[in-house]
Amino acid sequence: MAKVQLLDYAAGNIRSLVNAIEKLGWEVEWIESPSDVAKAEKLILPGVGHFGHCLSQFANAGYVEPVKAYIESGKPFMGICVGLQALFDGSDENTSVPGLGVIKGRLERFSDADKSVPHIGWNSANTSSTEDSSATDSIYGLGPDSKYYYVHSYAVPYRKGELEKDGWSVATARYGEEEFIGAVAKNNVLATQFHPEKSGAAGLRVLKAFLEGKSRQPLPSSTADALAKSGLTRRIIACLDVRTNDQGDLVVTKGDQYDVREKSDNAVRNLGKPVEKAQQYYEQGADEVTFLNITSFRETPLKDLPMLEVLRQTSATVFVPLTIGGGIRDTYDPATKRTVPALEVATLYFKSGADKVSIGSDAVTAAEQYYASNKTLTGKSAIETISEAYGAQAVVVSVDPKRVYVASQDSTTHHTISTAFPGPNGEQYCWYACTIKGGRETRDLDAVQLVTAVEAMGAGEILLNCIDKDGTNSGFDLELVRMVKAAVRIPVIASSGAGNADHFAEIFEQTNVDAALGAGMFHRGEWTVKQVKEQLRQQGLMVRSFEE
Ligand code: 1PR
Repeated sequence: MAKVQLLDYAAGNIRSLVNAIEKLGWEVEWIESPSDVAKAEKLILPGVGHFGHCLSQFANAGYVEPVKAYIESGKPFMGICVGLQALFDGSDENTSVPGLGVIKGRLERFSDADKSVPHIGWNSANTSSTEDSSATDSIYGLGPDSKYYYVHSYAVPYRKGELEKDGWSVATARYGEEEFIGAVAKNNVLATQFHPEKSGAAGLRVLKAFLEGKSRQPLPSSTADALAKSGLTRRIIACLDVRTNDQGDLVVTKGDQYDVREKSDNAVRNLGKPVEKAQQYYEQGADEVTFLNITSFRETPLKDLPMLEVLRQTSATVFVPLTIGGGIRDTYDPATKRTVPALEVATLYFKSGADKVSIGSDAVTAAEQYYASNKTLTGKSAIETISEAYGAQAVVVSVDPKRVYVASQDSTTHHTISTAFPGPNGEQYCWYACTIKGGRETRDLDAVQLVTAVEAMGAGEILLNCIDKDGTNSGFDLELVRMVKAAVRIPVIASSGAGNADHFAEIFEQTNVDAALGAGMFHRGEWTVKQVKEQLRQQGLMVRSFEE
């Protein structure tokens, strides 16, 4: 089997990359010390998370000169995400750590004045503004209509002609008003800001072209979708609530306002097998898949091996981002009689193929402590430790809020909204109380307090559920989404209540939400992800098409 060398310098969760390479029929060999670098024949430099963290690890381990010499030797080299960033002169993310200086330019933070940061989702990498439009081939088969998965806060702004005059071929993407570098290539070097290993068939094609040394490839056939040409697409996420049923089988379930037991016989509602369902949604074009282990508060997650196995199996064939939630917190392990830090729990999941972890109950507790200590950051919470080690983009906070109606805004200190859907006694206002343990316990903390606290702690994204709406098929809670979107700069995923494609259109058209999630309507087979996307496309909303 042909081999490719991957540089292991503790640069985060790279299990997905290994899976993708193996899927393409290549074997991964690890470069474990600087002296191995010169022996490599085909080298990939991965990297996720923080530029300063990655580059200082890289430099401290003594890789700078060997990797520069390797690149100069002319042997094939690929950088991915921070692996692309490393090739530039430096990044505003950490000005004290230099890049390798192989390519001129610096990374700058996206402006969050008009959009969420990090930039998360499926965007273009096209050469239309950089190359001759009559070209019949493209760098490593990048398709002008294809979409690739990005997750980053810093990017190299594109300035026409600047890199081209040094001989680089450039593919760009656009986020809001900012055009930035999505991929660059010259001679033996290819670097992508996006993650090819998480970009479905389109990404695997690029990775394959690199592995096979095909730096120019015929342009993939056009989907003739003019709207898909540039910019971030509307992100549709399929969510699987997973738990063990009374027979001991791990099943996909779905509650009504978080109650997952059937009214008729009290059995746990069984809607299928987690790995099969995830595969099905991937093939329908889901942009991400989220697994929530909804009974993790009962057991120690270290014993929860079935979820790790679900991730291992899913990540071997599903090449879009995978999020796992449930039980990400400091955990007492009776087997070893020690408390296992949340970071270690998260690491188990990342090693099994998760790209992000989602934290629910523990985020509420951490936020309560944050306010009790006058907004002091301890650096010790699960959010902070995981964000520090794996980057903000790997930490999602799942919020499980419930409406609390009040007659007037003065009757509470919580963040209230005036609602178009009055309470049972005609109350015109409400606030959203955070809950823990899957909605079983309500806390005196509101959704705005929670999301602002976790943003300060380093969370990268909010998964915004709504207990009142969950399983109702009545549409998302637009009022809640608007309130939370106004409070934070990080991306927000709307969840709970989706029952048809119109609900997705509504949330995207009537709020500036970053992504939308559906569960029950997909599990019950009422709608496929593909059908939802087709309808959104017909309504003029840009979505990613599934590529074979
Ligand atoms: O608290 O860190 O251990 O995490 C537990 C996680 O499990 C949290 O993310 C919490 O939201 C989730 N969870 C716990 N209990 C339940 C339950 O349903 N009994 N599920 C639960 C939450 C909500 C959504 C659902 C949407 C869309 N599920 O994720 O998928 O509401 O549903 P719909 O489209 O059918 O309306 P921790």
